[in-house]
Amino acid sequence: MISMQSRVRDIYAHPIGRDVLDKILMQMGRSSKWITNPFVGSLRLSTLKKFLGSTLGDDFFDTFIALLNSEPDKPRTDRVADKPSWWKEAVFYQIYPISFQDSNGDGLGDLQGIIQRLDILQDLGIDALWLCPVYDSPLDDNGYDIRNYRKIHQQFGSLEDMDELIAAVHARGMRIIMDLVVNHSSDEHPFFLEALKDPNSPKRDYYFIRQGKEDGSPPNNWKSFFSGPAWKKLDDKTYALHLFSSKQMDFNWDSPAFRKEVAGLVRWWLERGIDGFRLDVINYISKQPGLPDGNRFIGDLMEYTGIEHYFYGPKLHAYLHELRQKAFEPYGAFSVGETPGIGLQMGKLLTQDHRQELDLIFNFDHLETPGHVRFDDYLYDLNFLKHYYLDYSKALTGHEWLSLYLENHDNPRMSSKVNPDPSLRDPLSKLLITILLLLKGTPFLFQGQELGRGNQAFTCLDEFRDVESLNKYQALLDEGKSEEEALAVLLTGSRDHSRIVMAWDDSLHGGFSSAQPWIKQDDLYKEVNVDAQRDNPDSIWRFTQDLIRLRKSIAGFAYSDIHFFEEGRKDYFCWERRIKAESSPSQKAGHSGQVIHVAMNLSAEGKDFPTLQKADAQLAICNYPHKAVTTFFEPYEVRIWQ
Ligand code: TEU
Repeated sequence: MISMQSRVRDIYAHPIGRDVLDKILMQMGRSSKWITNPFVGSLRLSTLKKFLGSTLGDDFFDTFIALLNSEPDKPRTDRVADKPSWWKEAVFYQIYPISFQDSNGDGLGDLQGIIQRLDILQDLGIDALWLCPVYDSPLDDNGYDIRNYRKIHQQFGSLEDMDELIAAVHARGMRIIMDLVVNHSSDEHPFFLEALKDPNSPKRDYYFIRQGKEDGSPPNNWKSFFSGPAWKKLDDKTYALHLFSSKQMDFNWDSPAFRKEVAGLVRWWLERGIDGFRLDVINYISKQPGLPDGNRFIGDLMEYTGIEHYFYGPKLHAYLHELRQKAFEPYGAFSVGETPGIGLQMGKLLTQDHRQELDLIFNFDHLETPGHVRFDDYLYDLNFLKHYYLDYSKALTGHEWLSLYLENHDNPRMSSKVNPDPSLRDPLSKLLITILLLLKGTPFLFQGQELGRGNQAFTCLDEFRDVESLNKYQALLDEGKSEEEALAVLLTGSRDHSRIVMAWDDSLHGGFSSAQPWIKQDDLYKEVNVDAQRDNPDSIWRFTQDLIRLRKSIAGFAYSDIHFFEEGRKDYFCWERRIKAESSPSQKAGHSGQVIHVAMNLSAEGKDFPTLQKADAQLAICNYPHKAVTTFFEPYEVRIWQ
């Protein structure tokens, strides 16, 4: 057990302690060498408290020790062969339905529109779709505020349309997973309405409805991810918890009756034929009993006061294991959890196959470089991404697997974070897609990434749609920022950058709709669209298709070993995938000894790098036209040898 007498090295040897210390150092932009040197390692927590107690706050150490002692387990470290699974071999494609394809001329994407575009996704080489929420919702958070889990929002279509989509996906040999948002529901969900109406209703226990403090203030100091307190005032003394918008009410997973409801709705959708779920902020579902105040130091550092009391709660593993046993396992369904704040060790405890909890998680630690948050205006250094994936790949044991993604509906476009120069968008986009498709793990492409879509030039507040952005703008003004300063922050980090509508051709609105789209669309669609790129062998879309075809052409590729070269050489990222002679049972006989060698220049300047591929290797794919290949790499140049 961890106590105040424990030394820093004891903390760092604990899976949660390691992740938390690594996270704190990363947020502070510091190296882990601060922790691993013998002197610091020998310090007891009691000594640290003497020096840092006033900065960290008295509750810091008690909370920290309780968090570590809440986790008795350690991940397995023995190495085993990868267990074949379809989701380890698949290339996933995330669809943000409202912005994908409109079929009925209302300016809003819908299910029939997705059906219309399935052949193109199949041609690209996509194996599985992840659909962001299409359930009935007031759309306060674009569908992440669900009002009826068994009904499709009328703007997207009907349950019959959903059944048609599932059948159409399966008819093409593809799979489909949906977004499961069960950390919270809409405040218009019947459960919440019943809880409000009748204080004695059993549904009251499905939520966190609590008395405020004596002075009438909220029950604790927790902050919402969408600005302001995480408590909605219901009447003069009562509040309801919402970690996100004030229309997204957190569920109380400590209620067995509620957990039974969730298992039932998961089975209901699996009965309809979907292949699994992406589980929204699923690591937040277990809150610390008593909902204690958050530590100020942690709140300032992590931006959200109270997060230490729910990002890895005491019953998280128990609830995930129960849900898997009662709902996913009987159908062999796939699960990928969205787990903000979860580090490498915690991720292993959530996904190692003997744990029977989640199959995969989406980590967040690579989305910003150390010391930065999404709304900071900075250039993302790809050397950080290289070392993040290097370290993660080398830590894999065969008991768990790695998800590979760089973009989704919650983040600006990665190419714009790295280098907004449009003249380098093509090679840079191809470099980023190569990282996703040729490292070892399951790649998740986000709609538009295959086109090299960068951020959009929003010009005024009215063009933004995202509740997080609109709340943040007002919060910035309340802090005294000018309108220009607040708009500049939104332009840097708004989730709306990734929510612009897909461009299919150069017709009006890019072929997305015959009507004005629900969100601003810049003129880039006239040249950045699927039609233009499918016909151009040098396009990003074709480059993506070529890489996926390369993966599929090699049986056992997904399970092939990965070896890195020149790990310490700045701006140079080089690895090999070495395909074993015997391939996995789920694939045809493998190619013995085949090697895919990848080398890339992570910088915007041309540089000389060693060429380490085998003498007889052929240059299979490159993002620059070359007659002869030298040691000089162009900016963001990628070379793939076979
Ligand atoms: O995101 C939650 C989440 O933690 C990050 O996306 C990020 O913290 C969030 O954007 C606030 O900064 C999931 C969904 O992906 C997101 O679209 C929803 O808004 C959110 O949960 C609430 O359901």
